[in-house]
Amino acid sequence: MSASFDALGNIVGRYPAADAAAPVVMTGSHQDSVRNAGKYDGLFGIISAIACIKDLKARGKRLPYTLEVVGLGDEEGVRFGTALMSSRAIAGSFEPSWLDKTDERGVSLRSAIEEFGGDAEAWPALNRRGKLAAYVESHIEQGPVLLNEGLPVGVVTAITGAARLRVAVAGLAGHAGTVPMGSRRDALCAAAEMILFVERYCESRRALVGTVGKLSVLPGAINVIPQDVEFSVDVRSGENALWREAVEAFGREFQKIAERRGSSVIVSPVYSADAAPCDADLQDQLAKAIAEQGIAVRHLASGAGHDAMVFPPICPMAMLFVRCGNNGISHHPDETMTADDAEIATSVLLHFFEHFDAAAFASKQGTA
Ligand code: HGY
Ligand code: MN
Ligand code: MN
Repeated sequence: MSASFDALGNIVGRYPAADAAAPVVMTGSHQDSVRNAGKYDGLFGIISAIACIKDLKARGKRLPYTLEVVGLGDEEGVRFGTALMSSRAIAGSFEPSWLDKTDERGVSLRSAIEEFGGDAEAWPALNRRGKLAAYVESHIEQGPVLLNEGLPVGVVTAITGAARLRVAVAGLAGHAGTVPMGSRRDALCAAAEMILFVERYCESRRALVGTVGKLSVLPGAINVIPQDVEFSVDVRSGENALWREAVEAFGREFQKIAERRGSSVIVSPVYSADAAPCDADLQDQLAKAIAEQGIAVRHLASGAGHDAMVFPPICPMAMLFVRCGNNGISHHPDETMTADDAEIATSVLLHFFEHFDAAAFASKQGTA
């Protein structure tokens, strides 16, 4: 492949078709991970695609379309509070205001990209609207469904929608020993009530999940009543209305809790993405590739977000899931996959790529 960095620092490999005017299919996944993550989230989708191209190359086989493998940056949004940054630039939904977001050391996304050797202002150049026939991503399932059913791979039907919030609670600092309990305005106790409300709200509703993964308490001192607290909320559902209603409900309930406790609260939206359907035709072709390996075909929805979810506005997308071992644990060092399953998934992906008629698919979609 020819490989290069694009303006935002993504790595792009191209396995060109003989005909330069042939359609382009994109595959790959994200290079970044959450803190203390596993080894497969994201990276598997890049390495399995490279393995497919290595095999094609070894057989001297060219595809009737150009296959691009991308190693995408900043899918998780850990450092700058963005998310899906690079895939959104490719799919034309990049927010230029993200370039001014800073990390914990005050480094802006713009300067981090420049420091890396990229050209942050050139982000519009990544937009591939009208230029991609399809985006197909392979990814570890990050859940227990395939493991529980004894299946190595599965076809993703849709990717969950999600919203992330930053919640700031302000109380009144005071002496931990002298302020009477009845007149305290303890920001941490108010936040604790809000956090448990998120759990109760999501537990009592089907098809909705919610988490608070980050909490900071200031001043965090043994002899001071907490003045300020900030925490994150991550809420998701395959049905957009459900996570939208949850965000509204959190805002209302947090205000009530703050008022009752003489504190104040500010809820700021950090990120949201609609649930994304996987293309039915591409799902069928992945299913056929699985059946060709003599494996039962299982369709399943994704509770995790993925780069693929931002592509539907510019091209059809689909995902192949690979069994996740260790009870499906992910976003954790114990995330695991067997070499056999990696091999099966890569063979399915290779079968898909070799049998995909990108030109016919593109003309059916009405894209060039
Ligand atoms: O958060 C997610 O669902 C994905 O791992 N970024
Ligand atoms: Mn992840
Ligand atoms: Mn991922």
